[in-house]
Amino acid sequence: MTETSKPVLFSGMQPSADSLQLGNYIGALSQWTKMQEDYDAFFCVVNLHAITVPQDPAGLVARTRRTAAQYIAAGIDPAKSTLFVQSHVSAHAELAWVLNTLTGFGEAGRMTQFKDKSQKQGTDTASVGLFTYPILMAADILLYQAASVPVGEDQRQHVELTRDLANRFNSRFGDTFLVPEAHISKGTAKVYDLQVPTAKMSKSAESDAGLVNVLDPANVTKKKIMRAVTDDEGVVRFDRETKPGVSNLLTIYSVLSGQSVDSVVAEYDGRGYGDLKKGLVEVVEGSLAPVRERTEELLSDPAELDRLLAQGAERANEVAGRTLDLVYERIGLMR
Ligand code: ATP
Ligand code: LTN
Repeated sequence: MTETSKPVLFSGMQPSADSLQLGNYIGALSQWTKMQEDYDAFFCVVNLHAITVPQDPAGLVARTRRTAAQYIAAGIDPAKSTLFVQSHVSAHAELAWVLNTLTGFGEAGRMTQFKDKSQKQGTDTASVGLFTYPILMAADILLYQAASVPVGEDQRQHVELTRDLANRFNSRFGDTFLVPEAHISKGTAKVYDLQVPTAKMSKSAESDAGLVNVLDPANVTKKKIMRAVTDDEGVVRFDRETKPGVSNLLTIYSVLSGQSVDSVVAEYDGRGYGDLKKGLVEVVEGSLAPVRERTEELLSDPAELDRLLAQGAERANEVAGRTLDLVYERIGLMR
């Protein structure tokens, strides 16, 4: 790949499950595929982040490949964008260490994702790695001098921390990092669990019933959508406060069909939730079926997939290595 003068984009997902979920697809992946045309884009499978909670080693390798395959299947083009695995580029762990030394304990303690995840784990057993997770994420982004970081709403606070750390480093040691911006699309920023429509849909949700997996067979997804929690009113209309379940279905419908929420509401005016759900099953299947099929194809040739990832790692190492050299020089670490 040649150097370009386009601004840099960086984003990543954890290989924390066998399949990505609909929120990853809508909130992140579909934004990535659109943006890759206008940016020098780096898409990372963040396996170092995935080990902040317990992982089975063989499972982690398989999930790393599966995550990369889903990036490509959803439209990330390895000929245009740099697609790679985080552990292939040792600069991530090295810069994270440096940034750890610049982060306040209290500052890290204010990260809400840590509070949520450590509560789930039991605060005493949560790892220090889970605590410093956002600092590794900052290293990911800053190594590539990224201008834009497309993520879901849940990651906004981590990108803010990244900006703070970049500014802090720059003012202490001289201009080194570009200060990145989060790119969070309004309509697609948060997909909710179908059973608990006030909680974010998440790969590692405790219960599977409200989780739509990109790689689930059509009949499984259909069952989950038809059983999605709604309300007693029986009227298809959007109201996030009083009708979180129906509003979530409308958001998903609208984003995947490219129709506005108002036009979906108009289409289902006077019809019941059952009709809305049936319509949604078709819309979801229409979007996910091609991704599922392409993912299976890619996974049937792991050698080719590994070759693409090695190629991505080569470019990523080049760019990240340049930034790390500069950082070491600025802070006086002998090479
Ligand atoms: P885990 O459950 O393992 O923490 P996750 O499903 O929350 O995983 P991540 O790998 O942490 O997913 O996130 C990948 C990207 O998907 C991030 O940009 C994140 O903001 C986005 N994302 C995750 N869940 C949702 C959601 N429910 N709605 C919109 N975007 C989401
Ligand atoms: N923390 C992110 C995943 C992630 C990421 C990144 C996203 C790790 N490093 C860099 C954007 C840029 C999450 O989604 N949980």
